[in-house]
Amino acid sequence: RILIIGACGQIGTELTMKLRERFGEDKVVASDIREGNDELMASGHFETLDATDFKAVEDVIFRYKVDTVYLMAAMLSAIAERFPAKAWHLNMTSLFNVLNLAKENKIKKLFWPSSIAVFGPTTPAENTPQTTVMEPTTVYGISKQTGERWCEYYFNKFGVDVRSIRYPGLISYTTEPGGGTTDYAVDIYHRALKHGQYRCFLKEGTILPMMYMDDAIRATISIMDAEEEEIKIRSSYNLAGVSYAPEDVTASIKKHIPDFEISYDIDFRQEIADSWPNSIDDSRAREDWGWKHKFGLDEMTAIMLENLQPKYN
Ligand code: VAH
Repeated sequence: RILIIGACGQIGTELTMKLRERFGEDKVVASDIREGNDELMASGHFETLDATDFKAVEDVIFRYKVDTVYLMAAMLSAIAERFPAKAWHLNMTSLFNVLNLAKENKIKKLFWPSSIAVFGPTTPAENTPQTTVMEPTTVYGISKQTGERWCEYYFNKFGVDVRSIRYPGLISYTTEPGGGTTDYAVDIYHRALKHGQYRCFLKEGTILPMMYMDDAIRATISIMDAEEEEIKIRSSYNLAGVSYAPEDVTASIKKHIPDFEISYDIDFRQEIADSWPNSIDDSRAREDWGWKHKFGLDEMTAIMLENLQPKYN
């Protein structure tokens, strides 16, 4: 069976539903520290699970005969700056738990999400290369960079088949985003429908790499489907969708809601966003395991507004 740890988060929720569609509900166990939305809870096994509790994770893996784990639980960039020690504990202890279970051959294949947050202000910001200077300045980014080092170490030293992707900011309508810096790019659609205006916490001209959730889920399943020898990078793969700034998504929304207005009210997240790249070179993911993104900004906007509209009728 497959176990998703952090199944109720922004990625976890959609990943769980897609994996259940693909492998059957009985084959996919969802787990999280708290329960998820009705659809997720009604569609298969669920376990309340603290990802930092080794014994509890081991017990779920044993009880459900799990051989594949997706560890999606983490504290994201904005919240992690407020609770550094908690963020480090959650992000690193949960990773060591699953890496050690894989080292003991209790897990056959493991997915662990990294992020463009591993890059910092000294990283080349345009078309950021797969291998480059990485001096992250956020707790979250440091935890992701360290996690990548450990994933590669466990692969090289113990043959652990762990695979990873550096996600950009992810856009989806199924769940509320969970405390990231790119959350503005989701909030803006909700506010456009509800209020016709949005006070953006990042300033005009802040370009960030983004991706529609369906692309991210497809990439996640694709890297896990690949043959072991196709995965030549065991830290984490760059992945790119589309890069844009708040004024670009505003223009895209105005094609549907002409009176929509954005205003700017910068907060601490501006400094985090400024430390991240503008665009990402994902040619290695394209070469090694056939990655290709599909969704552009206007397509995302049309999908988001259409699917969120019923909430605000
Ligand atoms: C965050 N959405 O903002 C996450 C992601 C690249 C951004 O890691 O923290």
